[in-house]
Amino acid sequence: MTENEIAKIREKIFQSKKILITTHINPDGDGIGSGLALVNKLIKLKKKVSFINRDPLPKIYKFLPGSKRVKNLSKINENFDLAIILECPEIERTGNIIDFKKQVKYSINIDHHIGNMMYADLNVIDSKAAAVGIQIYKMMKGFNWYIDKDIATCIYTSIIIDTGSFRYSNTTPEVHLITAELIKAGANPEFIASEVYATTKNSTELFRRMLSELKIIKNIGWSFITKDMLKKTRADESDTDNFINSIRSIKEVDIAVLFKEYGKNITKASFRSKNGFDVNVIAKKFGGGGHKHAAGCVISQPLKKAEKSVISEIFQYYKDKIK
Ligand SMILES: [Mn+2]
Repeated sequence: MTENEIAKIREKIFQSKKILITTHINPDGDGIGSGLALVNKLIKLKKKVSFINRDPLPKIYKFLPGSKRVKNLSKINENFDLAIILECPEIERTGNIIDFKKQVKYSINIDHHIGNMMYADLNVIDSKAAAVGIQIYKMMKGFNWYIDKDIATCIYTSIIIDTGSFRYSNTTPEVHLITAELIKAGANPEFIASEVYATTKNSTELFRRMLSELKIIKNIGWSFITKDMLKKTRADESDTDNFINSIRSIKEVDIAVLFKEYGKNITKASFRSKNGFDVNVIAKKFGGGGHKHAAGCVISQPLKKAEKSVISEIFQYYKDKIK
């Protein structure tokens, strides 16, 4: 984050009374942690701050300070002086909850995705940042803001989610240095991990069923979750967020895919990879995107058909590299 960017964001925050913070549809720990870090500080600055997303807060993030203030709405009717949009490579990723041109005076897009569409008045993009939380940390340091325990807890959460608890290739020395500062500021690694990675009886039953459908061919591993599996196990959709990572962690697997049935003709595919395999290019072929090692897309096909299309695309794309 450059000094100019920091100065501009500071100016806009101080000029604004009503501030909207939002992140992408199906929000994750990076968007939620980054947003709540901001909320916790902006409240103290006596700003009228709203953190509104299209989809509900996953329940594993309810422990985060300020989480009660996170709302979900499909359409916002108010106007704002400033909108801070987190982790959205395209404006559509917000779920179109507001007309940014008409209802917002100034918009700031803070993101770490390659190929961000630069749709806001100010675009602060750092594709090298391991998490948007890292960008928020640097911004707050740039403002000389005091990072208290609540803010540290939120940013720490965004970092462990996006680095897979310091296991992914984006885990740099800088990530550890910043994390050390967050622990000094009061973030409690044991407590946060026990909240974020907690499972339940129902989610474990769903996990067992997902694993019984697991296929591994060459270095590609994949499985699926149907609506029926969710219903029968009474697990929550957000309980499945970590499932893909356990497929990825299988030694023989370089590319992991998890398909989720959303509707008769809507299937969501999540991708994870390692050892240099790029899943962003695969997700992009189906209209989605993300990062090299973590991406996703929504396909307008029934589950089984989507599974076939995606897996054959992966084999096709990597025909030279598949082991
Ligand atoms: Mn992120």
